[in-house]
Amino acid sequence: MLELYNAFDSLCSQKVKLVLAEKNLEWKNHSLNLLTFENLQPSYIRLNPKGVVPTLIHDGKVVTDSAVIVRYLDKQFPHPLLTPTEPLLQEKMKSWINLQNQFPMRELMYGNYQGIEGAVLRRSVQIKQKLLPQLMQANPELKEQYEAKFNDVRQWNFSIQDANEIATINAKIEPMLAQLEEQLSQTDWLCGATYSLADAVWTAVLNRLGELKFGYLWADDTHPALKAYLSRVKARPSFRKAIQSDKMPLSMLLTGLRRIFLSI
Ligand SMILES: N[C@@H](CCC(=O)N[C@@H](CS)C(=O)NCC(=O)O)C(=O)O
Repeated sequence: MLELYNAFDSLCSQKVKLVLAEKNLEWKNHSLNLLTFENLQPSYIRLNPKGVVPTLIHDGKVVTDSAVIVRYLDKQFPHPLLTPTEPLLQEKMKSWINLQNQFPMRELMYGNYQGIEGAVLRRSVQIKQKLLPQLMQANPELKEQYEAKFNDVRQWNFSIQDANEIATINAKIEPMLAQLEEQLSQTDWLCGATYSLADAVWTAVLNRLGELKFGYLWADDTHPALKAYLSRVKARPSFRKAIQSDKMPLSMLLTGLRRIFLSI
């Protein structure tokens, strides 16, 4: 039995949802509302001490962090296998996933979303910063976890208010895409002739960059292989199942907006 604690429209959750869809696995859904801070509640912090989604539960075993979860799923459910069999290609897969993990997508997203969406997301981080000390006080047994989360959120808040830092992050996108372009002009998939976990992870990230209006970077002919790759990954049934249909229900969104704008 697989259970996934996740959030609608969460990039890290989408990576896992893609892998679950590629493997045609059934799972029990636990959608958390990040706009009402369900991820910061003590019951969830006990499950995932960093207070982030996703968290996978498999036969009672708790697995956290999307990069760890996708590897775990591939080991436990190897049909189809999404890890290359050749050691050199396995290393390549690891480095594509690491390259993605090291990129500060969180700051990029919260710093670049525009309009109401951007305002909601940035205000949610400010509220987290106010909420965490209260949660820490009310739950002294989780002091360590809440303190670590508070320090992380403070830094996060600081970064997304800093236009220079966001501009520096934005400037790193193109060189990263150039690396993908080089690989994809030689092979159909990031690790050669077959689709792998690296492709699932990058599908979610490239789709998000497109939503953030960085799609112009491959819309013209500067990254033709990347553009063709994106069409290929988006044509897979997993994309429809895991990403296109990943929309927060209106009632959940309204509850979240009320929390963000009417209370602090
Ligand atoms: N390294 C973690 C990062 C998880 C993460 O940052 N998740 C975001 C959603 S994509 C989250 O839960 N944000 C809420 C918060 O940090 O309070 C992973 O890949 O699972």
